[in-house]
Amino acid sequence: MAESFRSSTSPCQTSSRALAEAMQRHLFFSQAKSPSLATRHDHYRCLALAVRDRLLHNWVDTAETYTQAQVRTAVYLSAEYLLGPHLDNNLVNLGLRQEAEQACHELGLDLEELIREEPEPGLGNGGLGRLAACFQESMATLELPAIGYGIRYEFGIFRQQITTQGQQESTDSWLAQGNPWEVIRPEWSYPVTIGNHTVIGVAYDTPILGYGVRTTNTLRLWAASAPEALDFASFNAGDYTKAVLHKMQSETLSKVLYPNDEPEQGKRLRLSQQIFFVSCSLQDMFRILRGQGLPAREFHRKFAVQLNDTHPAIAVAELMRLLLDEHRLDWDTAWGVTTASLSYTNHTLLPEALETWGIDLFQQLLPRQLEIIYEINARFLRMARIRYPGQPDKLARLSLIEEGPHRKVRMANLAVVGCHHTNGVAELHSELLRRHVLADFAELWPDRFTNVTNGVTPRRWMAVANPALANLLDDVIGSHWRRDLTHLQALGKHTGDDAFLQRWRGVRDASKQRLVQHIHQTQGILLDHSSLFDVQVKRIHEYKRQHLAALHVVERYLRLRNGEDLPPRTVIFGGKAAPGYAMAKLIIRLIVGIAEIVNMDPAMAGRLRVVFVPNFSVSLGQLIYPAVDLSEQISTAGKEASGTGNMKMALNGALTIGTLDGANIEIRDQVGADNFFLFGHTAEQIHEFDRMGYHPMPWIEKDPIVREVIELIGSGHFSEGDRDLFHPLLANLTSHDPFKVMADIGDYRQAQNHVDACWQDPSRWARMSVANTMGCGFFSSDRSIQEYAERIWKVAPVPVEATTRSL
Ligand code: Z57
Repeated sequence: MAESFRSSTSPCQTSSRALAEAMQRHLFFSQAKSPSLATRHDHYRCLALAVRDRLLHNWVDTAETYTQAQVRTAVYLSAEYLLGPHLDNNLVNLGLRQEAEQACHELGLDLEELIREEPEPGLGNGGLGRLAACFQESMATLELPAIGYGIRYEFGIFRQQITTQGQQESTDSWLAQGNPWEVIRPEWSYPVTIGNHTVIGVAYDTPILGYGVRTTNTLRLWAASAPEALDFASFNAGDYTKAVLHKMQSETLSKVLYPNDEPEQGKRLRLSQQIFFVSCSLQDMFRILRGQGLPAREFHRKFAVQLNDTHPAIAVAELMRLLLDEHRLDWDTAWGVTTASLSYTNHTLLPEALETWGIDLFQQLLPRQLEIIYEINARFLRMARIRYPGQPDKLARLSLIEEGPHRKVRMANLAVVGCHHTNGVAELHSELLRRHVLADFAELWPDRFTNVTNGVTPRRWMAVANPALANLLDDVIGSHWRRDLTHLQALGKHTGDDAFLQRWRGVRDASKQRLVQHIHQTQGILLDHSSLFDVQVKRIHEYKRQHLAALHVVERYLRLRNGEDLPPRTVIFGGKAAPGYAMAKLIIRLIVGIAEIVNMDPAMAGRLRVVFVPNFSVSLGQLIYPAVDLSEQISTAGKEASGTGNMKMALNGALTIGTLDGANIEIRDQVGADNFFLFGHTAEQIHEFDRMGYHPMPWIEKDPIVREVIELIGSGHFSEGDRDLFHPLLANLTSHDPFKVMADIGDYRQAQNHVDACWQDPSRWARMSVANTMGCGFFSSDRSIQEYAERIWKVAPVPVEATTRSL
């Protein structure tokens, strides 16, 4: 592995001995402890701090390089970063993994145990937040000058517990034991005025390490604080509570991440969070610009700013405000700078997920920005009116304002109008954006619309998560796949090699055993690692159709009870439901109910197991993805923008059972139709259902198996006799079925039968598994970032040279 580093780079010559000594020093000088009192967490912190010491040269050199070279910089604005734990990833990217293992060994410690001590920064909900984290790492690895900006939530995504009652939430205090990876920068703080309050945003920086390069970029997260700790007027008047109230209200801004993955519900605090981090970030960019002696009108030459969904779309109005009011540019110049700086990524086709804000709320919180939005809209509609004379309906659809009794600002429209490019995240998604959701804009400005298919970082999702696979790949195709994932193609020469296939199966089996051990220790359930691991882990949402998979499990249970001989399966679910999303929580209860009955039925022993893994997270993903045989990617076609778990599983050798949705289509193209279990209606057919009027009943009537499944659930079999519990779910499926579960379940069954048949032939399955890893080189986030950099940002790599420093 070490050989894949540019030898001249060797970021830090650190021997295991030096690392061990550094850990001992930190135990004394940072933790103020003697070895006899040190806890495991102390040891984790010592290792983290020793690693941090070793990345600081690169981090400081990177900042110095960017400052001296006056380089064009990519800026990523995202309300979420689902980073996952840093330690293992930083060790791998520094090339220090083995040294750390040795150093721990010398100290009588277990590196893996220390790695597990790190609470993960869960500053995101799901795919969108994790994509932002993969992108940061890829930008650093590609040596791109880049900054990520976001919010330092004190509480990230809630912790999920699973009981017989379903999901229970508790707060995630990821900062409770301190965070060795961040550096506070109190000197870089900015005021943001919201309504008649001003809050201060303080910068906290986290290093983002490139793999095998010196480049170490910065993720800058803003924490809210009050301008004054105490309101002295109140304090002196004896009203102590009131004296601290404003401080508390201000700090509430960055308290907690909103736990909704898709739908937005227009909360005041959420809009405040958005303007808060966007304004701090833009002010920070102007500070950097000034530091380089550049005037405000050159902003767009220095910065290419990517909006991750509409959450930071207020940047269009805020950048205009800063250019007009603070930097005194005229409207046309300011508008030219704004639209040349910003670009926008859309992540959803679900209409209910498109953000809008009530005018009243906007007026209260951001009156000046609203005024600017009105002016942008007036000028935009003036232009559009000339282009579309006598088409008021079209103008009403294009408008930044939704008219009606409750007027609203449409953030997606604002983003498209204020950005030079808008992209979707998979081919189908971008196509549907152009054809449906943003069709009026695509007609007006066809050249603004483009696609950048998502990707995932092979460092975290292969090298860190699956070291056994990484070793095998190194032996067989060399180590270069870490920086250029298309090298996986070279596996093609080995698909006929029995010894290789044997090793492949060994790697997969070891990953499954590792998961079996974890589930045994944490949940007390003993699984059979030789059974087929059928896995669906992702946020719980009706459009992702966990209920389709659950109904199929019930069907298998019935078939097994009827004496049918099916190959042994372990069905694993995981994922969080938004706390206010009742139907998603009911789906969790259904899965838990099914698991309870199936797992205690002696007739199912050795044949079927069902597990809901609680609190799915980045860390658990690293454990689960490598152990997946069958990857469930079964969303209603046209609903999943891309999906990225689908890529992580296929890269680690899973076969996909999936619909023609999101990036599934491109995965199937890359790995070959023979190595993919396809089922279900196409996006076009689903669209026709909606146009013609869809009803699930005809589908149910011609499917006796699904009727039996629904009856069994309705009888209370999985709810201790309670016939009402699952009624809302069953009633929804049999009367409306908005996500077309009933239209697809027959075809799903057929595809699952085909899965069973393929699984019966282990060497065939192994070849199909290799074909999946081999074909997925395209899905590296390095490739996605290269496309953004070349086609949208026009940002080029700037390698970081070492400076000599007497430290
Ligand atoms: C989110 O995780 C995604 C889209 C959203 O609009 C919001 Br809000 C949160 C996801 C999509 O559902 C996935 O299909 C996609 O892969 C991911 O974003 C990254 O693009």
